[in-house]
Amino acid sequence: MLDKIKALQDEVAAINAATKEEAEELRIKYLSKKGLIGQLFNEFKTVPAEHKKAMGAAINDLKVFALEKINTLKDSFSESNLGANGVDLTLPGEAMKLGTRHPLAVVRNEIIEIFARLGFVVSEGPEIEDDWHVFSALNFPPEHPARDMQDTFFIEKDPDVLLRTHTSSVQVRMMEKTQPPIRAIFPGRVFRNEAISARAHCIFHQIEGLYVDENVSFADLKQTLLYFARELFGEKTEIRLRPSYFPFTEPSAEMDVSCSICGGKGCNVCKYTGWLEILGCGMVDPNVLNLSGIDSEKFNGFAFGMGVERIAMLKYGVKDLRLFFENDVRFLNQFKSAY
Ligand code: 2NM
Repeated sequence: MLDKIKALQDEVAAINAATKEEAEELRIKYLSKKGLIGQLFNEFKTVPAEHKKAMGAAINDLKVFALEKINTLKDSFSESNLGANGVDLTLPGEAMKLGTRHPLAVVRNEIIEIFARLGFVVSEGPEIEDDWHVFSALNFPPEHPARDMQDTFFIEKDPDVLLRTHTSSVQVRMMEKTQPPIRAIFPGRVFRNEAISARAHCIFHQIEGLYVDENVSFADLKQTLLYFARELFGEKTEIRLRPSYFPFTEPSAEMDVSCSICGGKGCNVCKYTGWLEILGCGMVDPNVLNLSGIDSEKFNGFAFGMGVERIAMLKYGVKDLRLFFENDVRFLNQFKSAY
């Protein structure tokens, strides 16, 4: 019987398989109950007691040897974990670092949310505009300095194709196709030919707002902006309006909020005035309504506009505007937000 075991051992050492199925056939041939090694266990019953121990160990060794050999053959056919270039595809991947929203997007979304609670919808429009929507429909006189090549990026002249200098152009588009009541805000990127510095950039972001209906008063404007200021800067915030001038509003005003850093006492952020200028506003000039096809005898309204960068700088204490455009992750990662 030992000879038989030795012969089988040599036989198994030499086996090979070309397919998974062949390897399975080999398992049946040697290791199944009726297989060549399985039969040895039957014959084992007849082995004299004094040889049982040695014989049993020899059969068992053969079985383990065959099992390992056949399993190795099978493994070589089973679907491999390794990709074409030997990379183990089951290894866990390197975790992708979650990014953060850009601070300008955070502030923009927050402002949109505040006005949404007052029923303002969001409207967007083209960045490349014509003279009508950026200047003429907004009451800019022909010689207004904003129309100058020095201040505005013109793509073509006569007829003029230019980059919008404010999102008021989108308000014009809305007034041209919608009759009041209108309650909308207009976020977007705007372009002015400015030298880049800590406080100015040739690309920046605006949110303008427009409210047109019957019997809209300056008190409506003031209450809307007070609500906005308190939602954005905190409930203790106070506002003040100073007379100003815009071609498209009359009367016009600049709005200041009480400095949220020092609470109005005076600090270096508010330059010891206790106030921070955050937006421009006014009652829409009747002429602007008429130019867009809204009857100024029946309707009136207010409008306002603010720079998103400026608000973000005040809110986060950012001293240099250029940080918003450099996309340095050491800066961007400091803004974690639900928005
Ligand atoms: C501002 C300030 C004040 C404004 C006015 C209009 C329109 F279209 F109704 F005439 N749009 N935007 C406006 C008014 C914008 O930004 C500083």
